[in-house]
Amino acid sequence: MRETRTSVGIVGAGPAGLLLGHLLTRAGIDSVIVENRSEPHVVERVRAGVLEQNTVDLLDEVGLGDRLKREGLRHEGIYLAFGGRRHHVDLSALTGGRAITVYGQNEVVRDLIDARRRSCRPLLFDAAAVRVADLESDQPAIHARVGGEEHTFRCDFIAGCDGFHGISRAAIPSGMLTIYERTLPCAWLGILAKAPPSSRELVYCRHSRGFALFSMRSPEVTRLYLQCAPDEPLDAWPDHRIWEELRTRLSTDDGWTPREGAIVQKAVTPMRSFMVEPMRYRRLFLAGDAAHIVPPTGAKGLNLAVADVWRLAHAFDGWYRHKTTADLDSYSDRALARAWRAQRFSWWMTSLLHRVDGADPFDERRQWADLEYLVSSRAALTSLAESYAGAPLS
Ligand code: FAS
Ligand code: PHB
Repeated sequence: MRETRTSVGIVGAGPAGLLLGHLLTRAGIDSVIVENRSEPHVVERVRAGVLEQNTVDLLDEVGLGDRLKREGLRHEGIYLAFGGRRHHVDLSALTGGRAITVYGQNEVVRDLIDARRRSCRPLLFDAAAVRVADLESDQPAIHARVGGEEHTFRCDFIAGCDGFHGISRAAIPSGMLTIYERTLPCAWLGILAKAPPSSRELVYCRHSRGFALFSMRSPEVTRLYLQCAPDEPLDAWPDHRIWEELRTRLSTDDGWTPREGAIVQKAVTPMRSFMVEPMRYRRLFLAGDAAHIVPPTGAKGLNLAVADVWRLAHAFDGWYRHKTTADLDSYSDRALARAWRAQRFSWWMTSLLHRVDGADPFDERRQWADLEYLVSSRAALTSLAESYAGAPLS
C-alpha cells in the first residue's frame, strides 16, 4: 500500500475536478486527481455545449482559451420559437455585450487534461474502489486501487467533484445535509448529427407536441434535443422518426427547418433539480454536480461547476497564502446562492418551454401568454438575457 501526502485531494476528473486542479497548480498548491473511469470515456462523453461569458473569460484568463477562441462559436443571441415563428433574443444588446460560446464540454475536458499533463501533476484514471475516509480528522484520505496497487492520498482538504452519482456526497453523515430535489416528468432525447447547422444561433422551441432545442457543436455538427417521457426506450426512436419529430416541432412558417444528416450519437437524459446544503463537511468540499443538478434548459450545469471551483480555488489559496479560513467558511453559502439563482432560471425556462402531460387548457393558454409577454417586453427579455449569458463571477 502506497501512501502519498498532498494538499488537496480531488475526486473526479470532470470539468469541476480538472479545472480545480488547474487553478490550484497555477496558485502553486499541490493536488492529486483520482478518476474511476478511463480517459477515453471521460473525454468522449457527450454533455453540455454552452459556455457563459464568465466561463469563457476565466478559461482564457488561466491559459485555456486558445483552442476555445479558435474553435468555439460565439453567439450574441438565441431564438425562442413558438406558434410557427422564431423570435430573436439579442443577448449582447440586452446585457451590454455579454454573449455565450458554443464549445463542447468534452473539448473543455480535453483541454484541461492536456494542461494537467503539461503540468506533470498527478491525474489517475481507471482508479478502482475509490473512497474517502477520516473525514473527522485534520488529514482526511482518499483510498483507491490504481493499476492493481492500493493507494492512500493523505490530504489537508478533499474536493468532491465526482458528480451526482459519486461517493463524496454519500460519505457525509446523512444528518449533516439537507437535500432539496424534484424529478421532472420528462426527459431529453439528445442527438449529434453530421449536418451543417441551418441556424447561426440556438433555437429553443415550445411546441404542442413538446419542447425541442436546436444547438450545435461545430460548422459540421448539429446537436438537437426532443422532450420525451422519462422512461422513453431509445429503440422506440429510429433515426427517421427522430428527424420527423424534429421537423414537426422546429420548422417555422418562414420555411426554416433543421438540416438533416447521419445521427452519430443519441441518448436520453433524465431531467431533475437537486440541491444539497451545505456544500461542505469539515475538510470535504463539494463542487459541481456532486452538490447540485439543474435541468439543462438553462444551459447552467457546466457553468455552475466552473463557478464553484473558481470560488473553491480562491478559498484554498487564501488558506495556503494567508492561513485565513474566511473564504473556506463562506464557500458553501456563496456557491449555493449562485446555484439557487441558476436553479430558479433553469426551472423557469423549463416550465416556459416544456409540455406538461395532463396540463389543462388554462395552463396551456397561460404558458402561451407567458411567451407572448416575454418576446414583447424588453424588461422580460433583459432578465432572460442576463441569466442566460451568466452573471460575472463574484
Ligand atoms: P461530472 O459528472 O461531469 O464529472 C464527475 C466525474 O467524477 C466523472 O468523470 C465521473 O466519472 C467521476 N466519478 C464519479 N464517481 C467517481 C468515483 N467514485 N471515484 C472517482 N471518480 C468518480 N449541462 C448542460 O448545460 N447542457 C447539457 O446538454 C447537458 N447535458 C448533460 C447530459 C448528461 C447525461 C449529464 C449527466 C449532464 C449534462 N449536463 C448538461 C450537465 C453537465 O454539463 C454537468 O453539469 C457537468 O458535467 C458537471 O461537471 P462535474 O461537476 O465535473 O461533474
Ligand atoms: C447543448 O448544446 O448541448 C445544449 C445547449 C443548450 C442547452 C442545453 C444543451 O440549454
